[in-house]
Amino acid sequence: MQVIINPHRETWADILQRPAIDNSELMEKVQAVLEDVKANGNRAVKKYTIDFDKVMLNHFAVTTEEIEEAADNLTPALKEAMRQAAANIQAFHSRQVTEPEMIETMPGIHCWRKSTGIEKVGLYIPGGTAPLFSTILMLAIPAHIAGCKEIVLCTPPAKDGRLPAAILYAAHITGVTKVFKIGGVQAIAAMAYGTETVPQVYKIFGPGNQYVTCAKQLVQQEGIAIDMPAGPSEVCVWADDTADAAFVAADLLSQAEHGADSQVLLVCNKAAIANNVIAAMEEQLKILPRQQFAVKALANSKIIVLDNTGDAIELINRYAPEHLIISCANDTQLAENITNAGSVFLGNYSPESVGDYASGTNHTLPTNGFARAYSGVSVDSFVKKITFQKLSWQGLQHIAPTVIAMAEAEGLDAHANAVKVRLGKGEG
Ligand code: HSO
Ligand code: ZN
Repeated sequence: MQVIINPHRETWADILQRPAIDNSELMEKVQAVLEDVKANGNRAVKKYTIDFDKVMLNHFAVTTEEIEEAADNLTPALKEAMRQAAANIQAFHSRQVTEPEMIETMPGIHCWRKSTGIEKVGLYIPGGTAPLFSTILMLAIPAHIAGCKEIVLCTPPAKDGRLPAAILYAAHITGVTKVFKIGGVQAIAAMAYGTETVPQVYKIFGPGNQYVTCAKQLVQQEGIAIDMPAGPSEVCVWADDTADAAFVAADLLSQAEHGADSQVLLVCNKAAIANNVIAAMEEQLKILPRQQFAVKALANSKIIVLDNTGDAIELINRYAPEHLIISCANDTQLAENITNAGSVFLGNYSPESVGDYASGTNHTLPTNGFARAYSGVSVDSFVKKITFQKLSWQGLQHIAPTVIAMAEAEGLDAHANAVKVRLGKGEG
């Protein structure tokens, strides 16, 4: 990891730059698959599953027997862990539900807003080097709380045509309504357009590789909502003397092991902290099974030493990390100054992995600087808010002069007339 000491402000932009992701080359290929699935449904899905996943499936839908079998194939300890995590996520997210509140803006004018679950949502879980079943909990639980009626899950099959038991069990305990063994762009297409067996959904969630991300962006142009453009996962650890170098090293490595493109950043106030963390990382890396990914991720990660706290705050807010761990003496006070981050972990005993799995907060968070303007996934992501109003005769009379004056000033006489015609009739 490169160590940069008290860099000049003019160099910050360069230091904090994420690797650029250029989708333009994939676009044509992805578009072709989308169009094929749109036109040919399951037949096209079958073809791409043979091409990309190397397995021939006649049926993509997971059966009840497969789900029951999955539960039998997991250890009681893992099932218990998943249930505990699910309970915490359920507890945290159910507090996000808002009740409609009616207000009377003028006498006789009642307005209110109600959250309504998006009827049909699609969740995508990638396969790859480690299928992350925890993401199912993070997406399906808020979807269920929001009241989504159809929760469809697509994930790629292994070469034997099966899905990992933990994926099936997670889907089962979180109320996913249909699971399909479909991966990649063909999965996004199937959910965006619907096929003979896959229901069409209105919003698609979940991480994926560049092809999947590109497919989500393309279907978004056709009116299918998506959660947010996902980039490689990232963590920033902010440490002072009170941080334990071994803890910091473990946190940085836990993010780095996600993939070669993961981003980790350490901000600290002394060069000695940087050296201790590097030494601890070298030690821990030796026994990490996913060492190869972590080493690559660390090669393009940085340690920035800033002896001024104000500068550190400014730099972190500029970077807008997906995860921020504050391992500093006055963590709570420092956290008050954080304006841009997806999720913040305070103190020495709050590793990111706790939030990744089980504390209750969501792990689907804005990457790539999107934390400047986006929030992570929550119940809000699965609802839309409809406004309502009802005016009494008295209410209409109160607001009539305002509406008529504005409508006439905009030259929209029919608008003014919609009020006048009612007033002219009197109270009926
Ligand atoms: N750190 C990942 C989430 C995750 N970690 C899933 C383990 N499993 C992105 O926030
Ligand atoms: Zn993680």
